[in-house]
Amino acid sequence: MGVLAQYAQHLALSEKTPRITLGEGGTPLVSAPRIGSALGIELYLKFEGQNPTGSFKDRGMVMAVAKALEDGASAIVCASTGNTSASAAAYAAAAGLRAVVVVPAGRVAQGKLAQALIYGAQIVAVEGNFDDALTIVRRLAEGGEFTLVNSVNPWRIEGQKTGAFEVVDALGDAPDILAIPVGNAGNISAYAKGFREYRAAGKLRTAPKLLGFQAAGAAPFVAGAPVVNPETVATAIRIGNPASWDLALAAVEEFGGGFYAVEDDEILAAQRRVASEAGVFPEPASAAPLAGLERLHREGRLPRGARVVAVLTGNGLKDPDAALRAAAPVNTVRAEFEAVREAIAG
Ligand code: AN7
Repeated sequence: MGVLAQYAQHLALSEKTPRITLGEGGTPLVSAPRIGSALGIELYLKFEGQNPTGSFKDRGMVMAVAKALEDGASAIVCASTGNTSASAAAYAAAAGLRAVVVVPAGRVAQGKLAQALIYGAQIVAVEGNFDDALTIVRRLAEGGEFTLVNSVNPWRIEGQKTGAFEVVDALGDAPDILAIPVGNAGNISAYAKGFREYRAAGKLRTAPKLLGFQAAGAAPFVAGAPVVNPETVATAIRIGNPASWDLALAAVEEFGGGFYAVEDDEILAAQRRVASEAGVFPEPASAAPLAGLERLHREGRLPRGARVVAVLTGNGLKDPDAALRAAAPVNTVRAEFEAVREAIAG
């Protein structure tokens, strides 16, 4: 049905906003009892990898593109670590808009590049990072020819707040804790907006604590200042100067919670664990909250019995290279019964 139709009363739509959709939203909230009991919590995974382009970005992009169409735009532009570009390219394709995306050269997962290309966006790779790319596209948008669809566009956050609505609708209340990866900080701000609005509408009793997880090499919120050369295997959140800095800080102050850093090896271990113990395959960035919950549990800082939702923001299939690097190599044998039986013998 799509989020514009599903949550029409809660979104700033006008009569003229086209109700476009690629079938975004309605993603599963998967119970993960094996990992949950090991961590002493009631754990659910909000699997945003099920969205049409495989990430949560689609919730915000459908809204941003609908508003761009309403305003008579003919072209959109974004900077991206990958997922925003895939989403922008898809919605632009369906709407008949031109899409231009600027990405950090050599640092975007293959699947995301393939998506942006096949949906027909114009892609420019810059010899710099996401923060450099965002600075450039902001300036491009000032020229008036392009509508900027990064999360500095408030319609992106407006659409992405539907993730929080779905969590509350599925549980019948807010969880105690929402664990979410943080890059440019749009999504944690969007969840805060959603919980805030549902609280005002009387749909939840207490708002959740917001725990934002960053990769240790790209953790400006933990450092308290921008990071000049962000570095992490989780390329989606390789961002040093988050655009929604103030919004995200205010959200964590209002709801309680905090920002935490996790190491790359913890992220990759958590990715393997959530795939092999919950049957859900997130991309590395999306495993950061799991890595963070494990760390808090080890440190005795995770409240026992808490109801926790981890937002798995993107699909693991976007970055098969990362998964294959982390896994044991495939064992190739002769095409004979005995050889296969020997190969699988413990
Ligand atoms: C899988 O695509 O910034 O904190 O340009 O792809 O709202 O930025 C992606 C970010 C988490 C962080 N998980 O969300 C981009 C981009 C995944 C992501 C984030 C991203 P924000």
